Amino acid sequence: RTGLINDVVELTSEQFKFKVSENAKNIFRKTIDELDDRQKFQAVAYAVKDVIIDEWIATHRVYDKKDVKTVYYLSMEFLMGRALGNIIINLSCRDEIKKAIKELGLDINVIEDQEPDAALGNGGLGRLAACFLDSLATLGYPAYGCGIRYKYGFFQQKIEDGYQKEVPEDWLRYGNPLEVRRDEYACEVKFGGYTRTFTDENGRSHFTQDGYQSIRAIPYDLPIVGYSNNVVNTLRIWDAEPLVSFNLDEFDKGDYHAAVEQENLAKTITEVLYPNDNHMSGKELRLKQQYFFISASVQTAVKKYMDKHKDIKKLHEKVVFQMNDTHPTLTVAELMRILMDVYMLEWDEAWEVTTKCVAYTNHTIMSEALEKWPIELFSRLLPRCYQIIEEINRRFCISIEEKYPGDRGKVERMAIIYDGQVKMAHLAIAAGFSVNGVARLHTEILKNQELKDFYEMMPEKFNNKTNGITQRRFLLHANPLLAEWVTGKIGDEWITNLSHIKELEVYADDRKCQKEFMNIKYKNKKRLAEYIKKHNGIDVDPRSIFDVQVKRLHEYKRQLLNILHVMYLYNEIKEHPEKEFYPRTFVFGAKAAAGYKIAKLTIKLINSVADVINNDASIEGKLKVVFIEDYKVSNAEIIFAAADVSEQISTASKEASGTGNMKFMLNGALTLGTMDGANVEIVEEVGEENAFIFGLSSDEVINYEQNGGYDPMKIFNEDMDVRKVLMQLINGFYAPDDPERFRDIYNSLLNTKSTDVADRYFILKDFRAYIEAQKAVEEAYKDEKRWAKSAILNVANAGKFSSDRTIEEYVKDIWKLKKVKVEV
Ligand code: 26V
Repeated sequence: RTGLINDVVELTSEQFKFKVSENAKNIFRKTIDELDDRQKFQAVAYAVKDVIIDEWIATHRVYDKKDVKTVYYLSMEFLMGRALGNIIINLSCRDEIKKAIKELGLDINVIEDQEPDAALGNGGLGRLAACFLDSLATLGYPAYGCGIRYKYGFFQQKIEDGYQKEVPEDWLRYGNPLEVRRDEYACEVKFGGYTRTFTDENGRSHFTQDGYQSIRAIPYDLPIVGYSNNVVNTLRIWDAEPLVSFNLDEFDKGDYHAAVEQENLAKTITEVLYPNDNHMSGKELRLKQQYFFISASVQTAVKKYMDKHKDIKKLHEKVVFQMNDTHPTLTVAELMRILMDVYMLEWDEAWEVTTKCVAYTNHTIMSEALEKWPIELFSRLLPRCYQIIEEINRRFCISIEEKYPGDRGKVERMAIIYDGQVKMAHLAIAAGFSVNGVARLHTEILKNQELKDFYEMMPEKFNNKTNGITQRRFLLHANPLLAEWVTGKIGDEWITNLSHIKELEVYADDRKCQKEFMNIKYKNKKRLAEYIKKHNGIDVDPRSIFDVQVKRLHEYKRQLLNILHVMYLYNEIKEHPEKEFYPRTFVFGAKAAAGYKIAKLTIKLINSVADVINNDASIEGKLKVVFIEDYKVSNAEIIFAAADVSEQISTASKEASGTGNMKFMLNGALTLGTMDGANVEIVEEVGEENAFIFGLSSDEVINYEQNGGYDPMKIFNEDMDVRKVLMQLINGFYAPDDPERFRDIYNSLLNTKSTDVADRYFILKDFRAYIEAQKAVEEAYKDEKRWAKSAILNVANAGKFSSDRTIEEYVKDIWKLKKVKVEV
């Protein structure tokens, strides 16, 4: 480094230290050494915000000046996790800040640990949105994330007596140092009432909404810092407030009730994230949340455009809305409403603009998750939007009839409003100019099965965008040891262009590199073992195989298959204590939706099996089972880094993509999985010999589902290992105090009387194949050279799964954005 650069470094870090100590004084009336850990976090976080503010302003000044096209990524969920550590590694002055923190006598890890996760999402869909924002900023694309500022994020999970207990997650209790409230962008959102028609002086008729309830939407902006490029984008999340703090008008009229109602609506609307994932429940409040953030976001985007442009008909040249699943589909109706009722466009003009501005991503084929709203509820809450959707539907049905004359079935299957329900996916497809799936297999299933009719009618709309993850968070931040090792071998270009990681391939056979790699893995396993000791009080051996399944708990993801196999292994060890067995630690982490009974019972089963196995001294620690409480983004970072085996065992055809699979791969875990979602592409990249693939194919699953022919009882009767494990569910082996406890799980697998289909997710059908695949895992692990080679090859072939690649594809095929450079 030159003297000049050294001086700048010195100056920046001196300034930073000064800022932190000023914050300590101003916010807490203390000196730095008097602060507790949480206060230290806040003092540092405010100082970091101060550092990024100039770049944040500069970025938006450039966007403004260049008059760039912008993508609005509309999502009910952004599962951001912690911000501070990630912002620091992305900043160009990261070294200066780290130096300053050290010189202040602070421990950066302790400070990072004080930040609550921003858990404004359930799982895959919300975390994908967060990765996309990171990539958009790093690649220098103009983008806003638009969402909801839930007061309570995804619940905190406590395990009591083996059962999940949900505890509210009060993430804003101490405020959020990184957010900026933007009162000047507040806007009004209207609910209820009725539509009124009036005729203007030119004899044209118009619609307005009357007798409605109003809410004030207040935006809070969070900075999204690009990697070393001075770009700071914005995640804008909306909070609700009553329009006037107490509606005096109504109060004066003596309508106390209406005034209170308005106040209550504002309080409840952004109160809490719905903790359901893959299950639609049709709750009125959920629809209110959707319209609330969509109306505010679309109004703001249109206003921003009109501030600079005259012709609303060219909106699509500067604005594109990406709808993250069907949750934001009201965008279609709201944009039509604004164009017609505010900007006075004719229907055809408004439709042309709207259909050039909106695009839709599908994230699931699980029919339970498809959003349908009863028309009574919809039209009562959103009368004008409903009216618009009725007209869209009328015209869409006519176009179906024109294309397929006489085919009533088509109209019945494809209509937007049918059977008393508004089908949001149909609306999104009819209006969107792009419809994409999230992995190749998923998109093919959409085209050939679930959305076949739509694909036949409008094939040009359909495209695939295989998901990705950000290597900045999931390698650089989560696994500093491995990140440093990779950089030492191939340089640091992988941080912004993950395809470079392929250059690691030449080290896969190198014995010295293999040893270095395994040593790093060992250290990360020790870090996780310490976390487990601290949080669960369980001792696990970092030399054992760490076999990990972390994801939402859902039947289709088949945590049950995993734990049944653990029960099988335990039986084997007990029956054949003399047999050689490589020690294994099975790690689970999963939250169940609060009302999902069988999912919650599965958590209890995992914990019950863990209790028995972990306390059986006779098996000499060959097996350990750990359920990690409160799985979330921050502890996920520790878990991925420590995994040897990545469990991706969903029933083929059910997991749209998966993204955890990619995080494990990038950290050098080997996939044990079915040919489902993005697993297919992972295996394609890394080679089948470096993964463990088993089970039914998606075609086989779909075939059984459509034509029958699968009988789990037959397997139960013929396979004595399966039988023994299943009997242990109902003979009190894992529930001596209540032998009936796991009856419902047993029934879900075998009993056609208690469920409509026995073993809907083909657990018993795949059980043998899974046992065999697990044996292959053990054999492979015993051969350290072979394992290390495979693990390195997994890292080296993870390049495709960067969300940077995914975003470039969205930009090229759908959004058509231009890259921007920001100098400061
Ligand atoms: C659906 C619903 C249905 C209504 C109630 C609330 C609610 C909340 C979230 C969802 C989203 C379910 C879809 C989802 O999360 N899909 C996941 O998306 C990931 C990113 O594309 C993908 O990797 C996972 O395979 C897919 O399950």
